[in-house]
Amino acid sequence: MRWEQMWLSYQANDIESGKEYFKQIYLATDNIISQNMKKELLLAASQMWGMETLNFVEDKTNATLIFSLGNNEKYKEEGFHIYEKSGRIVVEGNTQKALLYGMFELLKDIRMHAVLKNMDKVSVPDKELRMLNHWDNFDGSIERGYSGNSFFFDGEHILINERTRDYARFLASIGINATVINNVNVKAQATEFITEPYLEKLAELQELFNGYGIQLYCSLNYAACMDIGGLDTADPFDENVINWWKERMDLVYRYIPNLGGFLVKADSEGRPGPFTYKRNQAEGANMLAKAIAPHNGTIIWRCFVYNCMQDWRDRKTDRARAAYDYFYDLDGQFLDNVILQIKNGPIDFQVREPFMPLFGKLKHTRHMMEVQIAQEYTGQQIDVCYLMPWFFEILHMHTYCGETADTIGDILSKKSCNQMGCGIAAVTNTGDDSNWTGHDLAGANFYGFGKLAWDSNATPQEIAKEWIMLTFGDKQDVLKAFETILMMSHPAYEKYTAPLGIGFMVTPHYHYGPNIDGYEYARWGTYHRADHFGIGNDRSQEGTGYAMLYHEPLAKQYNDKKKCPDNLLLFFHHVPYFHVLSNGKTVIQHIYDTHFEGVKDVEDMIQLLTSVKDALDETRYKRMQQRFDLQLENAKEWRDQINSYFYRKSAVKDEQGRTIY
Ligand code: GCV
Repeated sequence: MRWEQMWLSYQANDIESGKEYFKQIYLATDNIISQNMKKELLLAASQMWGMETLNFVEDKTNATLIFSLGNNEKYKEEGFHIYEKSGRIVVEGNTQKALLYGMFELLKDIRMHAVLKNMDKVSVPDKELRMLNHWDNFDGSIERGYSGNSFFFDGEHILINERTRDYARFLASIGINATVINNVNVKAQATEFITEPYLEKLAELQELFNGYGIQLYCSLNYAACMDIGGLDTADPFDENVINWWKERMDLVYRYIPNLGGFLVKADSEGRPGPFTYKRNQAEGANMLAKAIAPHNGTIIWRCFVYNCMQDWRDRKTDRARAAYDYFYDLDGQFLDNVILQIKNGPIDFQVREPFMPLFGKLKHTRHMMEVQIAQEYTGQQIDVCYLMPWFFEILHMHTYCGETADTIGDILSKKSCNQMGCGIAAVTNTGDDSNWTGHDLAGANFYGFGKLAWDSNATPQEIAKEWIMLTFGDKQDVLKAFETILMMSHPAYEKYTAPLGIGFMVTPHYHYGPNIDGYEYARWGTYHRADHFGIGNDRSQEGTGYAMLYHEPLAKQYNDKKKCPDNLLLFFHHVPYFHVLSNGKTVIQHIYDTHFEGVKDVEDMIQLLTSVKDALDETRYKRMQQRFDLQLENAKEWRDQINSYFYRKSAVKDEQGRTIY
């Protein structure tokens, strides 16, 4: 099966201008990246203008397109400058990787019909580490994967082929510079990743990635020293454990000298970790960090640590507090080559959550943010849900950490909280489906993540436009229809699923579709606490105290049900159904209204898709249409189950007398 090219299909639209600059190309250096650049330029030129060869020249005097290595502090390691002057385009950067990014930017501009004459743009990424996390299992399945199987693994083999190369091209084209290829839940055979039979293949993969400026990372099993090392402990203070990891890292780096390092999920959802030995998270992370330090490797340590064996009757224990409670006191104790990876919210990638209060509180620890473009809780790539407006909002949230630059984006781009080299990671939404992402419109999340990772100020709407044009061509009606669909999709999803920030009313385990009490009496710590009188979690000072973990004025605002933003009200407070929101509606009426509206929004999206049917190719249209049918069913199911549930619980009628079952 041949796979598609997503936004890198150079045939998506007719390109007139730009060809004149491809007459003579100066790309002086000869290395693995420049060779790939030559290939890409030829591919683009042949597909856009039917050019069969390109003229790469040794002397730049008459060159019309010049890639030039320089030494300009402003561009740092990865930034570039593109300008046009007197009929020639110059792409400048300090490294070959920067030139690669500049090349992709130029090709994008050409395809977007940008005016090239006198163009002059400088672009420098604001975050250093821009990473994907794959939850791909060694057997080829993908945890929370909604677009087929893994293209990295099959039956416990590592795959490297032309598809892997295309993957690397996609990443480079949107500025992603690191990737973790295996699931954070490292079990069974996957533990053996760090043994000789696999290291050779991983080295080959790193070699391929080198050509696209991508650093390879792997997830590891904290108890590997027991599972494959034969030790009877994984205590980070034990000499044998320390030595085992040192030797293991030496071996790994002998094969893959520029491996980025490892991502670790410890003491979480059944995975082993330092807690077993009464050691804290810093003690566990630092042991690995010391072992990897001689190789300049990094340990990315996840903060998704919580008690998943909670008693639902217990109203004091609060999963939302867990990461803060485990990590806040350890601020300053992690070694410099540890980066804490923190989910954007305190629960788990819900459609709406407050930001994790560790942001703005950790002042002496490197940390990065983890988001999820695999749509585990946001429609599973059956429902369209463009996440960039949500991520943009998160990146611009103020932490009130006491510094001028105090947004989450500021922290991730080293402007505050003493950050050195941090960034952002996304649990990715890719698989081996021919279109890579299952839903054709889910490609916008893959593309958009790269763009926001590069620049927190890239606007979701502009990103959407760009992506649509590169993927579907430049027909105005398609552009308009898809832009509208994408921009309305996250609010629509929020409307027809769990209301007012309550989250988690999903079918247990699968996390698609409604099951309001599915997790209510379970051990996972995700409750809505609805009864006959009201709904919501009391996380105020009188409740679990979670609201007070934020800096002021946020703590006060979240703590007070009159000041708490409506869309987070039920996350922070237990309120009666008659509580009046800032829009003047009662909570119960808001629930009814938004759920009816959400379904209507999906119907509108379907109409928009149908309106551009003739302008789309049949394969993609059909794929989308089928998914939209399922989305509509899903939205109706959510609407009817939620509305019926709360009608029966509250016995309050809908003011508009609509059908509630
Ligand atoms: C990889 C959620 C998901 C799990 C995932 C976990 C994590 O709980 O449902 O599938 O495990 O998050 O982020 O580690």
